[in-house]
Amino acid sequence: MDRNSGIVVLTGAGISRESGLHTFRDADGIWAKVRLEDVATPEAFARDPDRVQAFYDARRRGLMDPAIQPNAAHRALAAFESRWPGPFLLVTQNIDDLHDRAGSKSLVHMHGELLKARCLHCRWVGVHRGDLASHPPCPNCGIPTTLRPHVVWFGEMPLEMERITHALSTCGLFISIGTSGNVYPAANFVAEARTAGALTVELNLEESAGAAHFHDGEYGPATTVVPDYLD
Ligand code: BJW
Repeated sequence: MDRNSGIVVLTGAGISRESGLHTFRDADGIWAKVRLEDVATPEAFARDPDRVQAFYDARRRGLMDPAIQPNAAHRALAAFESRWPGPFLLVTQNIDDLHDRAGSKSLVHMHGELLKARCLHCRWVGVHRGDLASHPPCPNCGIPTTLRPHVVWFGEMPLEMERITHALSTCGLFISIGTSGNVYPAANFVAEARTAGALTVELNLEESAGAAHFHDGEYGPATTVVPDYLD
């Protein structure tokens, strides 16, 4: 591949599975235990904010468990980025911080970050590791009960879409890792990359819903297929 052309990598929950975090749509996934309509929409938050806050508080505490660490796939991506001479963008749908902790630099959290909160009153966004169900005041404006998790729910606009769209329109290689391809606009990135003339590759435990849209695929656990593909 031409070393001046860009690489875009999209990751999903599957890359963090072997770190101990659950995916969404697998048999033991998050949506098998809780209805997304009850916790991952603005309507759910308006209806029952305490329930939504408690759902994210539990996941935030889980992420801060010292047992949850970046795995070989996160590390392989960070190492690849540091040696690739051309443009590189890692777009993750994950709200965990495992790519950050592995050392990825050119990174977009398109569905937000679990360890950040934002204030519905003054629009402050920042790191917040404590529970939100306890109605803490906003660190910026001081008003209580206005903080929500800095995540993107269904019906909300994913973050940094212009940066992502630009990278996709100029890339020569697009790699999708550990995502089922069920959620838009991420599910459409492979089509956008193909329009730009990129080679498209899926690395996943099994063929995803959109597998036929990729030129190539390698299947198996992320901690095996990602280092194998990138090294
Ligand atoms: C392994 C593995 C291992 C397991 N190794 N692999 C009709 C048509 C088209 C679109 C829509 C529609 N109706 C509504 C929409 C839009 C909607 C949408 O897509 N709905 C679908 C359900 C149809 N999308 C939105 O609303 C989005 N916003 C939007 O579209 O704005 C308008 C817009 C317009 C134009 C341009 C841009 C925007 C927002 C979506 C927000 C999604 N939010 C969530 C929650 C985030 C916070 C949280 O974490 O709680 O994001 S939902 C959830 O799904 C989460 C994930 O990021 C996302 C994707 O899940 P992911 O990562 O793919 O996980 P899984 O579980 O599905 O798959 C895991 C995969 O890993 C599997 O394939 C396994 O096999 C594999 N695996 N172990 C490797 N060890």
